Amino acid sequence: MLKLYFQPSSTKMQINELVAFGTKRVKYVLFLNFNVKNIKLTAFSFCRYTKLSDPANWLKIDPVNGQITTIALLDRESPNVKNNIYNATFLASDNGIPPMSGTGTLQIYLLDINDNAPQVLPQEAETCETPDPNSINITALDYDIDPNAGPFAFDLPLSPVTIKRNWTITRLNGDFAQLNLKIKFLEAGIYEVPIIITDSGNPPKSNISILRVKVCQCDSNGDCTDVDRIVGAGLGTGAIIAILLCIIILLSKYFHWFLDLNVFAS
Ligand SMILES: [Ca+2]
Ligand SMILES: [Ca+2]
Ligand SMILES: [Ca+2]
Repeated sequence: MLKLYFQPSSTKMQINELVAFGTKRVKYVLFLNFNVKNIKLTAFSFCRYTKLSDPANWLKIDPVNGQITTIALLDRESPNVKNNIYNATFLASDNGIPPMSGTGTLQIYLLDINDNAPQVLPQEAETCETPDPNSINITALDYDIDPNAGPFAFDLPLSPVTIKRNWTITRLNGDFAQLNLKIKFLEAGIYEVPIIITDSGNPPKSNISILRVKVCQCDSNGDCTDVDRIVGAGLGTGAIIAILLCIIILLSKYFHWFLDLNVFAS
């Protein structure tokens, strides 16, 4: 019986993400030994290789010799990579009658490179016009993994000068920091505070990301008291009008019910 199969049928390899092209943009030969065995291969038989599955379209297989090369930068943070592993499958077919075929799987384990700078998280926050009792807890989002992510360093930029004059940042631990008002009073409004966050990679990556701070008038518990808070919480004007309409409808129904009761009572 004819038999065609990849030897081995599944292969794992390990490379750095992004390194595939390097600075010279040279194609990187991933794997040369995807040998196909055909126990009835004759002098006239030949084998052709094609891709079966390559979700991110990162690879190319030579149809004649089965050599697999990269055609793009491999990205460990791609949604097509699960647990650092990228899976691709290939098909080999011969010219027999009927043609026989076999599939081979290539698993590429991508080693992390520090190619993502941290960003502030959350991107929006709320605080009072006075420093007490509020402070804003922030952390950093970094798509890389340790040691290319935390611990992080948090800082404020020198420019514009109002930033360091109005705000102060305190590191709580490797992942968290606290932003506080430095001055005694800051008028209610929306402020864009640039935060410099640096990761622990070698070399480290640093980024300035914007924290949008809503400064508001607060009650004694430190809660915002202005109406805008509802808008700030994600409800648009339309939603607020809808809520008000519901309240009016409920009130009118209650009013009718109350009138009906009075009619029955009298
Ligand atoms: Ca990447
Ligand atoms: Ca990375
Ligand atoms: Ca990083």
